[in-house]
Amino acid sequence: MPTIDADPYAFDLRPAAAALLIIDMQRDFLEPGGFGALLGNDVSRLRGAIAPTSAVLHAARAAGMAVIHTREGHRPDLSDLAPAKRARGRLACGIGDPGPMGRILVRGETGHDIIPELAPAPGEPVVDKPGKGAFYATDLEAMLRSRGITQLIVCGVTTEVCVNTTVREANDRGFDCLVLEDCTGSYFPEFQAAGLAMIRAQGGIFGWVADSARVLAALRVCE
Ligand code: C5J
Repeated sequence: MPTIDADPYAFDLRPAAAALLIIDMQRDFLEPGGFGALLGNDVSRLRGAIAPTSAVLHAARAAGMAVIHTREGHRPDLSDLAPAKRARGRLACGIGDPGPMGRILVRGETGHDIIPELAPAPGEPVVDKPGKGAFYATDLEAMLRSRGITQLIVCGVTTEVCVNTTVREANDRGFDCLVLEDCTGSYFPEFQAAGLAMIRAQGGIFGWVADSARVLAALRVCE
C-alpha cells in the first residue's frame, strides 16, 4: 500500500478503493467569457491547476484507478435551478443567459464542457451537478459505493466553493479525501490558502492535503 506524505499526517493510498475526482474543470470557470469571468473574476488564476491535474489524471489512468469528473450546470429548461441561485449576484448576464460560450452554466453548451486539456476518456463517468457539492442531487454516492470506493483524491475548482463543499459532503458520508494543493485553484489567493487550511486543520477534520508530485510518486509504484 503506497503511503503519501500528506498534511496533517500520512495518507495510506489503497488504489483499488480510491477514485480520482476532478471537480468542475469547465470552460465556464477557466476560460474568458464564462460564468467565472462574468462574476468579475480573473480566470487565469485557475489555470495553474491544469498541468498538474493532467499529470495526475494520466498517472491514475495508467495505474488503473477509477476516474470521475464533475460539471456544475443546469438543464436547458432550468427546472433544476433554484430561484435563489439564479438571483444571486444580481448579474446582468447570469445562469441560463446567452454568453460568448453559449448559455451560462447550461448543460450541452460550450461553456459547460470540461476543458479540452482534461477531457474525460471513454468510460469515465461525468457527474452533472446542479449545486456546489458533487453529492447533492446526483448519483455520485451510489456510484462510489457500488465500486467499493472509500478514498477520493480530489482536484478541481474552486477550492473554497465546489471543492470544499464536496469534500465536506464526502467526509460526512465516510469517505477519506486527499486534496491536491497544486491541482486545485481559486480566483482569490487568500481563499486558496484558507480553503486548504480548513481541510487539514484540527487533525484533518475534513481530510488530507498533499500535492501532485507526492501522488505521482505513489502512483508510479502501482503501475
Ligand atoms: C463556483 C465551483 N465557484 N465549481 N463553482 O461557483 O466552484
